[in-house]
Amino acid sequence: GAQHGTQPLDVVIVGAGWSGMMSLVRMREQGRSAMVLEAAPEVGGTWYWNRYPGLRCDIESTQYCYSFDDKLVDEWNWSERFPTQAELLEYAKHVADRHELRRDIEFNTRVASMTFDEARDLWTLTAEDGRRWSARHVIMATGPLSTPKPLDIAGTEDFQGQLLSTTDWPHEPVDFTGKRVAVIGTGSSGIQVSTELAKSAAKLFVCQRTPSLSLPAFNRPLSDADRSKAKQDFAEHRERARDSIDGLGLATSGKSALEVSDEELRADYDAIYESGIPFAYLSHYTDTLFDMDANTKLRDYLGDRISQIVKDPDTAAALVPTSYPAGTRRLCLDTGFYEIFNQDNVALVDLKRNPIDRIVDSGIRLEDGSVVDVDVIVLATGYDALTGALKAINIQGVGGRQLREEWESGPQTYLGLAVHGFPNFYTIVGPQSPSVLSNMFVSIEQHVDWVAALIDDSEAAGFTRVEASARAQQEWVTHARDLGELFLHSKGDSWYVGSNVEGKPRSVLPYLGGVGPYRAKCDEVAAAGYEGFVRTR
Ligand code: NA7
Repeated sequence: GAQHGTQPLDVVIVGAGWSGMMSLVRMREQGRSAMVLEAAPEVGGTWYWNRYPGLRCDIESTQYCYSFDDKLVDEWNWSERFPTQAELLEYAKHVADRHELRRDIEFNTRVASMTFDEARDLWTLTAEDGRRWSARHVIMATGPLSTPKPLDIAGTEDFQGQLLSTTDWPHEPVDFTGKRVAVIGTGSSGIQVSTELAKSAAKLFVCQRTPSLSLPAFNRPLSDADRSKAKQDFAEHRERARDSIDGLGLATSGKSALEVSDEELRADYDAIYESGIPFAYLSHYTDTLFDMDANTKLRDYLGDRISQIVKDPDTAAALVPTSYPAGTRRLCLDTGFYEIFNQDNVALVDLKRNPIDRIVDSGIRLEDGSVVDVDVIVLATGYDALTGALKAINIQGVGGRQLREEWESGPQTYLGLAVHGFPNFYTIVGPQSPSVLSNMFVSIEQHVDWVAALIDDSEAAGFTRVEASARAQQEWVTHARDLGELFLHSKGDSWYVGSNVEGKPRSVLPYLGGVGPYRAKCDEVAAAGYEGFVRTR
């Protein structure tokens, strides 16, 4: 139950997704008093809110899971190669039950503000409804893709039909039979939801401004044999992922895409295509994400694949991206996405040629004055990634510093885990950490374990204040930025660089130095007595 108003807690954790749930487990193991504050009425984070039809994770189920609890690995049985949202939510609930987490989770509680009390070295957190908690440490487990991007299309209030959003889908099933539907956005969410709605909608308009690159998932049910094999290999596979650059442990040929023959390149690319592991394209050759010529080979290859599927040549051409290097936007995984454009009930609306003017009563008006008349509009317009959830809370650190202001020209962190001026405050999967480029579970477990060890070490030594130094932070920010500039990500627009949100400062948000090297750096910092942190009593 709630402990607000009385004794300060050792730790408050904000968010009950994968990061928050594991943080609670670790804090309990240390014998600390801890509460989780969660906006939703249930655990699961993104897999609670995102429930649109067609939603699946793009990492294999047998890898997209916790490793910290052997018995959990052993007893949980995934049904399909790529898990549906429903199954992921079941898994999250199962973890909550198994570890009896709910008694320390305050649901339906959205944190509005947080203030650091410098006299007592305590945080006070205030929920939207005014309830308060205070704690020594705060673990921000608020998610990297949890705050929808503010809608930048005018006129939604005029629309007479049904307006839906992939980020907050209704709980009751929606029937699209006989309806004319427009989906705005063609990132992972737009691709998945369009593929599903194309099955029942009378007419589906896929409104695309920037095309993604998507690959077939080759999803299938898992057999008992698949599951036992995955369990057998799990520990070894996870170990490899932890030390790998991509956080997935995918193989690299060690070669440049420019040094191999066209035949070899094609054979390698075909094999990856058939594997249903899109991220292997980014690891296979060493220069895909650094060298434009190497990158163009991949883009051309994937572009050819699209043209082979989509029969209408104009539509096929419009579906091939030209404005950014391949892989610098997240590659998508689909089950028949490009094929829907061969159906009579599906049309691509190319917003590059004819942008959206505004939404009107009957649908979407384009700049040439034509109107796409529909009964339903589905927004799949993305997130204010990595910084959105943190900036949504009014966070005040030492000397009246506001996190929003400190981050006005881009996030400033030490290791993506701590922020100068905000003591006893830790971000799990925050900006300037490599998490969003990896299997999330690999990064989450590393972050949570590292922060838990820092808290334990500090408490044991009687430190009441743990703060990243200005210098350590500056070095990390500079290092992350310089490294980011070496990658082609910095050349294209995407949520990785913040360019998808109007007014958001452009900066390479994830740490691109690799998951394994990042882990080694964090371990070094810890071994050196948490170098870069100022800890006082
Ligand atoms: P994404 O990948 O950010 O995709 C959002 C899409 O919405 C993208 O195609 C955008 O086009 C489009 N968009 C956004 N605003 C507009 C407006 N105003 N007009 C037209 N089109 C617009 O978000 P997702 O939810 O699909 O995926 C996020 C991550 O979740 C994904 O990478 C996985 O890691 C899981 P634009 O690119 O801005 O031209």
